[in-house]
Formats: sequence, structure tokens, C-alpha cells
Amino acid sequence: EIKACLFDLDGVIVDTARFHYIAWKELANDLGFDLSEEQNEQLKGISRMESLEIILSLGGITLSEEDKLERAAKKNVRYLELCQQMTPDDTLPGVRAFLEELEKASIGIGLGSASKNAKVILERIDMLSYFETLVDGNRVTKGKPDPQVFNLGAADLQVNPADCVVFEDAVAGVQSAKAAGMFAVGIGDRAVLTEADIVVPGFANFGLEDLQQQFKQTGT
Ligand code: G16
Ligand code: MG
Repeated sequence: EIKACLFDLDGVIVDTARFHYIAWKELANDLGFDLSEEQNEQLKGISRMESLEIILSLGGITLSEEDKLERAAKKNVRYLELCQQMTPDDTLPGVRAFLEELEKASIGIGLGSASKNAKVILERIDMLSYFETLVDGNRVTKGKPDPQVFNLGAADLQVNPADCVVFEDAVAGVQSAKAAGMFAVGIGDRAVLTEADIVVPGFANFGLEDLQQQFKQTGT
């Protein structure tokens, strides 16, 4: 029985990936190389410092720890500056209606994000009040694909992992959900999110009744 739903932020609730991409691309350009959109895919769901490591290895560049921290901080300032453009209209289609359905059905709602900016972003798009708990990059010590982020969410909401559904757009996030023993709904492309229990393009044509049905059919 579904007792709680845990949501990833970037790519599930709101499309911030394009802002992360612009800011990371500028960092790469400062270092003399470019970052493709395809390379950016690898960074989804991955923490800020781990993302930086991946980018540096793509560019074949080594930096001192101090320089890394400085550049990551500068990237974040730029990212937050870009996020200023965001409004409640940037919430992905159907998300608000879906959360309202969950509220009505008394199903718990939690956030499970790698981002340290999660709260600020939820405030900007006026979605913070839906969430009973936030597990974000400030709380987790082991990033996705480790199950910690979703385990903490289930513990906060006092539900068993088997009664939790996770919504994720990243491969690492789906792996994290499955490692936590939860039902994973992939948001995006089935060919990419191969480990998800089901994959849907988004919440536009997907409601609680659809979820309940799939959970019963596919869930164990
Ligand atoms: C998000 C993004 C990642 C980003 C990470 C850390 O994770 O998908 O690309 O690197 O957060 O973000 P920040 O630099 O804001 O701390 P999620 O789990 O919400 O998809
Ligand atoms: Mg994501």
C-alpha cells in the first residue's frame, strides 16, 4: 500500500538542469574547454563537488583543493543568479495537481534531492508547503546511487520502504530508490532509466489512480 511519495527535485518538480548546465559550461569555458549537453546528462542527481570532479576529468584538468572549492562556490553563485528567473510557472506540468491528489489521499510527501539549494528553489516556485520533510544535500553524507537520501525520507515520514514510491529522472537516483527497496517511477526515457519499475514522460497525464494501479501490478 502506498503510504508516502518521495520526489527528486531537479528534473522532476522543476527543470533546473538547464541552469546547472549554463553555470557548469561557464566554469569549463573558464578552464579552456567546452561541456556538451550529453556530458551534462552524467551530472544529473550527482552532488556539486562530484560533478566538478567529473567535469575536470572530462577536460583533463587537475586543480588544487582550494581552487576546486573556489570554482564550485563561483558556479553556485552563478546558478542561483540564473534561478532568479524562475517563477511558479516553471513547476513541471501536472506536478502541482499530483501533489494535491496525494494530500487529499493523506499520502506522505517528501523531497529527496542531492541539491543544497533545494529549499530556496521550492520557495521560489511556491511548492515548499506541500513537503512534510526535506532530505537534501545538506543532510546526506552519501550521494545517489547510495540509498541514504530515500532511507532518511522514509524514516522522517515513519513509513516502510516497501510502502514508498520514488519519482526520479536520473539513473543514479533510480538506483538509489531501488537500493532502498522502494518502487521507482522514472520520469523521462525508458531506454535511459532501465532500472525503474515504470517510466512515464511526466505528470501531465499521470494521476494517483494510475500510480495505484501500476504499483499493484508491478510492485511486489
Ligand atoms: C541536483 C542535480 C545535480 C546537481 C545536484 C547538486 O540533484 O540533479 O545536477 O549537481 O542537485 O546541486 P547543488 O549544486 O544545488 O547543491 P537532484 O537530486 O535534485 O536531481
Ligand atoms: Mg534529478
